[in-house]
Amino acid sequence: MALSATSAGLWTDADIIDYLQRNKTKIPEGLLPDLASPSIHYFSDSNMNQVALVSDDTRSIIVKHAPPFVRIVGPSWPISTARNSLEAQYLKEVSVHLPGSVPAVYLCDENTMVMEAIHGYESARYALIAGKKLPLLGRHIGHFVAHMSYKTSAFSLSETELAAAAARYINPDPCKITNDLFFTDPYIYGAPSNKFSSPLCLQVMALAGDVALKIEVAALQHKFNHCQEALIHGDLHTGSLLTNEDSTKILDGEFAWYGPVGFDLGVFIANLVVNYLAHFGLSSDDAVRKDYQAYLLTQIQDTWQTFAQEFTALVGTNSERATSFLTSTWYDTLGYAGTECIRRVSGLAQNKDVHDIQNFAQRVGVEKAILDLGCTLIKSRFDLENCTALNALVAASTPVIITPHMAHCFLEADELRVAIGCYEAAAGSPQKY
Ligand code: SR1
Ligand code: MG
Repeated sequence: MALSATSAGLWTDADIIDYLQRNKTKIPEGLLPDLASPSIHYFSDSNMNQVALVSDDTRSIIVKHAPPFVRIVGPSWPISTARNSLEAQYLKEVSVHLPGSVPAVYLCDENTMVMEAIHGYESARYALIAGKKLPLLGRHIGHFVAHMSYKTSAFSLSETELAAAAARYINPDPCKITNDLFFTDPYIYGAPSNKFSSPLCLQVMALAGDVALKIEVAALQHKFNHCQEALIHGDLHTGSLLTNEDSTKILDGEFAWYGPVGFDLGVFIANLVVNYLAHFGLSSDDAVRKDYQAYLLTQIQDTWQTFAQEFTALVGTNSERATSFLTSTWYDTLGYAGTECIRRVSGLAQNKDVHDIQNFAQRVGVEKAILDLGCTLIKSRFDLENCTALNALVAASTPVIITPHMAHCFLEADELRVAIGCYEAAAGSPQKY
């Protein structure tokens, strides 16, 4: 399938074939497909990069190309291609700590990577949207985060080793994107990268006027930027995972960085929560929906429990330090889950889980429930002591159908005043509150 290069910097089929021809001696023997007329399939899910599966009848590889801009936006959002080698470095490091959990990297240069094509797995996001149960998903992610956190943090590195490791993962452009999309833009009414369903206009405005919320988001942002706990994936949503019933592979890594461990757990759990709420609009059979939602709550529980148990076991005798680390990581997990929920509804990068809901009023109801839950996770995280409390909160969240003319009915009087104030103040140009 030919891809038209609408923006300078995006590759065509011919560019990919030419690249592989020029670099074929660097790819391990027997892995390269026949380049005479390979099949080239592009994955449309990558926001940042071009990802193509290149195959012939018997062999296949992945070519991942980083254009000098954010792929889904285009050249108007330039970004360094350094993310490519940082991702290769991350994948290689993960494969040392947890062999087999990431695709093998065969070749990497300044803007392109050639990697193992994984067969027999599917995107966790697509599986969860289809209502498929992956019984070990939560345990796999808990295991992954526990081992990566232990092996790359002060729990097993000296201070000098930790500082050197963090320095190897300075990742300015992707971190700027996370700062903008998670912690800044959703809380500025009119920020150009925001997008949301129009009936939620007042709810989105209310975010910008919620001072208590923004103070908590600022604390989470500060910790993201200044708390170099361990090597984190930095974008551990369900679209970054390939799964089957027995195993999970972690993809991507361009957002990898030394940051708070709760960020990875929070992003993953938030995507389970978003999927949970999306099923109110995706499932037509109530009994099937409830059964699937119960499965999702189990996965949330398994994620945290596996992480906490395995991390404690890895730390061993020094368990007081582990206990205090797990406590702060729990509250971070809730807070970052809240920021992920909010940005997935009002920000640039949204979830297919929700977009697949065909009935618009139902979709908006689900989006509002995600926003509400996100705010509660951020503002009330210190009241949610454990996973049972988190799951009770999620289970109590039931979307209502929202049509444009009734959207204001779902704001409290104070929120409405704030929203109107934001609207009046922001009329004309976007500004900070
Ligand atoms: C410009 S879109 C950026 C987002 O896509 C990536 O997958 C990350 O989630 C990032 O926030
Ligand atoms: Mg990604």
